[in-house]
Amino acid sequence: MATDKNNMSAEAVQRSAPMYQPELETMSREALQALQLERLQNIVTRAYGLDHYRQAFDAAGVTPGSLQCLDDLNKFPFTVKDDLRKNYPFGMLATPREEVVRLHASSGTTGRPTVVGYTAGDIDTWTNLMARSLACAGAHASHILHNAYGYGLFTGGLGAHYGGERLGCSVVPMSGGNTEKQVMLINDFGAHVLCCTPSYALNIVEIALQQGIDLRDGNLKIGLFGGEPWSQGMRKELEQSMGIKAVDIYGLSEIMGPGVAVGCSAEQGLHGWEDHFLFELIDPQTGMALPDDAEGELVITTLTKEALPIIRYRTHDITRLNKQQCECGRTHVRIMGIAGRNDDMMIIRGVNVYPSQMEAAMIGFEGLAPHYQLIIQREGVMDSLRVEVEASPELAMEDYSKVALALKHHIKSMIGVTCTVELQSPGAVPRSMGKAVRVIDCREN
Ligand code: DLL
Repeated sequence: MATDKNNMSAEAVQRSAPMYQPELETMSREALQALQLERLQNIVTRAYGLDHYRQAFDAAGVTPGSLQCLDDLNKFPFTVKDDLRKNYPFGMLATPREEVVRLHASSGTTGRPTVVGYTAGDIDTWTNLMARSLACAGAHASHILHNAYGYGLFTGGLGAHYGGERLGCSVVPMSGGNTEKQVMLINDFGAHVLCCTPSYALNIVEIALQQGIDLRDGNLKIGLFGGEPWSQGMRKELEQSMGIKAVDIYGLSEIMGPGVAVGCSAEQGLHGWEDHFLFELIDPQTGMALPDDAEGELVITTLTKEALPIIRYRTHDITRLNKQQCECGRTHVRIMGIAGRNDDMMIIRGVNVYPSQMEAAMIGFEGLAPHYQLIIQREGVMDSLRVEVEASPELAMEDYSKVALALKHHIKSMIGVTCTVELQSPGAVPRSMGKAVRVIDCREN
């Protein structure tokens, strides 16, 4: 097993410069708001130079001059994913295409992908924010960072890669898949930080155990997991099975990629980096502003993006906000976990339920393994839900129906939803290589 780099060279120390930046991360709220207003006025003015925003602002009766204070932003129109699709591929770029050094695109299952462009300055900002996020999560220049986020059009791989390098880590650019090899390299290189989706982390643990490797015996200290919703139960499961601290990281390609927000040592929400983004909470039905402690849809405005400034982007992600200073000392707003996407919410016999609530009810339940899928079907005019979840390898076949019934009752009492539960044998539920497919919708539209 490789040993730690204890004695860092002067060059490595230099490379690790943008770690914890108290002058930015603990700014007073007043100073943050003043910075945000200045940057917001600037970005709204630049956005107004684009056909899309000019038309949208004109229709809403606002001009860049309408923005005199931060609250004025709620007079401005929202931007939605479809706006990016309609302007496919380069219609939302605010710089000449020649100044764009990188293009990512969403993997959307239907329709045109959404294209996001970055100038060299944007890549630099993103890299700094990812380095800041990694440091906030506890990563250090002396660490080996095993990066199992997918490389390619998905922003996870390259985002974590450049951030890790800038922090000064030794980055292993593994990407997703080839899980046996992942396990071998994590073990042989002695990785300290694992970056991947939480569902893929689960897959890595399982393959390691099949190879007779207990990851708790290695150097792993931190898991930086995100890209999909995950429950507290999943966090505990991953922390226990890997012997790590699991930290949540949030982001979306339209806004930048990973590194928009990240957890810290206090484990009470994810710090959203307010010097580069402005976060709002709205009622998804009415579009009206909500108080921070209400649950609502997160809306994000980019404050510094050059190639793709985005004004009031509707993320569809459901959360609460907290602007109190965190125990860790940071002042940037905390996003209190993502409950799910409002477009993923299922309505089963009149009960609203997010896949992550179902996960919370199942993980750690006796007799079950943490692998599941949710199948939605239509019965007459009602939608019904079938839970397919794997039995733990220790559970005897004759006990499957007893555990299934117990889980059905547990879900009903915790979430209020009636579902059917089918226990599957170990290995039956497809494993994730990146973002897990949790919900299978069999309804005919
Ligand atoms: O998933 C960027 C990313 C990569 C974030 C790696 C974190 C780590 P998209 O593919 O554009 O970008 O998907 C963005 O994924 O709107 C959320 O619905 C969901 N999502 C991302 N991070 C989290 C998280 C990347 N920590 C969409 N918790 C977002 C819950 C998340 N959902």
